[in-house]
This record gives sequence, structure tokens and C-alpha cells, in this order.
Amino acid sequence: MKIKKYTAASMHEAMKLIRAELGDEAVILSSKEVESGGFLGFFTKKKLEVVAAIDPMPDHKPANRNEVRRAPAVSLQVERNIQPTEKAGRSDEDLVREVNELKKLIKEIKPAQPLPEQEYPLPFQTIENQLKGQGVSRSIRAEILGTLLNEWYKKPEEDRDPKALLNQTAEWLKKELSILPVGGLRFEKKIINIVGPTGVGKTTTIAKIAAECVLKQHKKVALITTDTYRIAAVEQLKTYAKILNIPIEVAYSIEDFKKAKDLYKHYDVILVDSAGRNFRNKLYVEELSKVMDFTEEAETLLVLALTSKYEDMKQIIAQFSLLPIKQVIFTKQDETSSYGAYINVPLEFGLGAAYITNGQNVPDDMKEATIEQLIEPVLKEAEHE
Ligand SMILES: Nc1nc2c(ncn2[C@@H]2O[C@H](COP(=O)(O)OP(=O)(O)O)[C@@H](O)[C@H]2O)c(=O)[nH]1
Ligand SMILES: [Mg+2]
Repeated sequence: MKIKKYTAASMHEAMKLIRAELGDEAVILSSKEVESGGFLGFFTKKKLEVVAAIDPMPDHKPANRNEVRRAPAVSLQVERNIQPTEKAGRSDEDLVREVNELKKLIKEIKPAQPLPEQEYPLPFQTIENQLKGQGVSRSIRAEILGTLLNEWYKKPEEDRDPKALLNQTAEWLKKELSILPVGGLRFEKKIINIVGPTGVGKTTTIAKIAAECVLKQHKKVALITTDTYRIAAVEQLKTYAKILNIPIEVAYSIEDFKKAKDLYKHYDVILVDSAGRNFRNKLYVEELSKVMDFTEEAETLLVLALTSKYEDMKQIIAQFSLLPIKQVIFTKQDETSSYGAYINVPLEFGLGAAYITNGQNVPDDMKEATIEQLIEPVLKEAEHE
């Protein structure tokens, strides 16, 4: 094992130095921006410090996914270098020195530290730009790029194909999303609560789900609305109920809610609408609990509009985290061209996705979420004019 630190003006330059000295099998362990030169804090230059290593006996052991998640470009090599088989023929002193060297390195490496922006070698930079342009969060991008870089330098040169990187990114995302509940409602619970901030499309989406249940699945559907804040909101859902010829009850209190639930006990599905209000108001979610049922009998879906900023979405999710939510519904896909939330919300909050809505038309503008539908728009190359 040979580990070496390089300082260069750019990642490209560092790669050249590393390749010249350590060869193509070298692996990047970490990189960070450092300041160099200067006088009394003035005239300093930003440089890149890259730690690279070459393993004389590569064993191509696959990376441990969780370790990669914490420190993408680092863990693989550290893990491989404590393999006992590689230590044959070395003295204890060598081993102790190597372990100390590694310990020192690990301390220096900040977990999941992304490479400085605009500093990836060209084919990787293309992926970085695409993900960044779509609003995929910095830490997820760092994980993906770290994994791609590791895989790249593990391969013999003739097997490295820049065109395969996009596919590898898709595979990485697929694997990560596959452990989350992605897909439409299975209606295992009778009560479906729809919650979320104002104006995201809760009522419209309830009408779409109700129509799907009635028209396609021939289920017996009833509606309850707890959104009594605005008269217009009640009327809006009543109109959909009339069109679909299904019953609706208005619940002003938990007692009303329980009565309505009892009234509809022979129905297959009860869809429950709720008031939006300001998601910054902490009391709001507590108030919801006073008129809705969040017990085992019910499933609760959070509606998020893709037109919201991700920073706001994070606040919304935090606000609703008191409720037992496993899946979200993404609305207004048709009103944006930035889909990073499809990746950020599942991977950063462990939430699956049930539906995606893409227009105001009831019932047509809604589809069941699939892993492909979440990934494709994020990786779709920006259309050139
Ligand atoms: N473009 C677009 N508009 C939508 C979508 N879903 C809902 N809307 C519109 O968003 C507005 C608010 O919807 P509403 O269901 O009343 O939201 P709520 O306050 O969360 O119940 C209405 O004008 C809807 O027609 C969608 O997927 N795409
Ligand atoms: Mg509404």
C-alpha cells in the first residue's frame, strides 16, 4: 500500500500527477481545498490537496454500501487495507506504522466531503452538472461521484467507458430507491389521510385518487373533509363527490370524524382531506391530530409540490414528521423542469412516493410513482434548442 498526498491547482492536474507517479490503478482517497502561499493572510491561492493510494495487490472487493454512504471515496480502500491476507510477509512494525498512517489519514478526511465544485475530471463533471442542475442535494451528488470515481479507478483502463457513467448513476439511484415504498396505494388501510401545506393540490389529488378507485378499481369510496377553514374548500370537494356520485361528510371535530368513520364502516376506502395553513406554524400539525385519525387503521400521505424550493420542502417534512408518514405524493410535475426532490426526499428522509401528478385535470393527470419515473427526469439530458 502506497499512500501519497498531492497538491495541485485543479483536479485535472492532480490526476495527471497521480497517474504519472502511481499509475492507472491508483485510487483517490480524499480531496479538499487548501490555501497556499500568501503573506499575512493576503495573496493566498486556493489549491487542491488530493490523497491517492495504490494497492500492490488489488482484490476488487465490492464496496460496503453503508460505509460508502458515510465517506464515499474513502472507505473502500481503508476497508481493503485491513484485510489480513495482504499482511503476509510484513513485520509487525510495518503493520503498526501502516495502521497509524491510515488512522492519521482517516482523521484528516471529513465524512462525505464533496470534491470542490467544477473540479471533477470531464466525464464525471458532466454527471455532476446534470445532477446539480436538477437540484439533487450536494451530499447525494458527492456520494454518487465518489462511487463513480472509485469504480472507475478500480477498472483496467481499457474497460473505462465515459458513456457508461450515466447508466451507472441510474443503477446507483435504482438500488438506493429500491428499499423504499415506491408505488401507488395498495389500500391495505381503509382510511387514507392526505396532508400537506396550502395550495399543493391535496383536494385535487383526492378527487383523482377517488376517481381512480371508483372508475377503475370499482371500490366503494367515501370522502371526509376536515378542511373547514374555508367554505370554498368544502364546496370544492363536495363538487367532486357529486360528480363521482360518492358520499361526503364534513368533520369539525374528532367526534364528527369518528361518527363519519362509523357511518362509512362498510366502505372500502375513506379518503380524508385536510386544511393546509402555514407549514411554519408548529401548532398546525397538533391541530390536525384533533380532527383526524392517525391510528394504525389509517395511512397518511404527505403532498409536496415540485414547484416548492427544496429548503421549504425540508421544513414541511420536518413539520409533518410527528405524523406516521411513509409515502409522499409529488404534485405539479408539469409546472417545473427541476426534479431533484424525486431523489432528495426519498434518500434524505427515507420516504417513498405513491403518486406523481402532472396537471389540473381530474382524473387523468396522475400516475403511480415508479422508480424509473423518479429517476428518468433527473437524468434526462437538458434538451438543446
Ligand atoms: N399544474 C398543476 N396544477 C395542479 C396540480 N394539482 C393541483 N393543481 C392546482 O393547484 C391548485 C390548488 O389545488 P388544491 O387541490 O385546491 O390544493 P390544496 O389547497 O392542497 O387542497 C388548483 O388550482 C389545482 O387545480 C398539478 O399536478 N399540476
Ligand atoms: Mg384543499
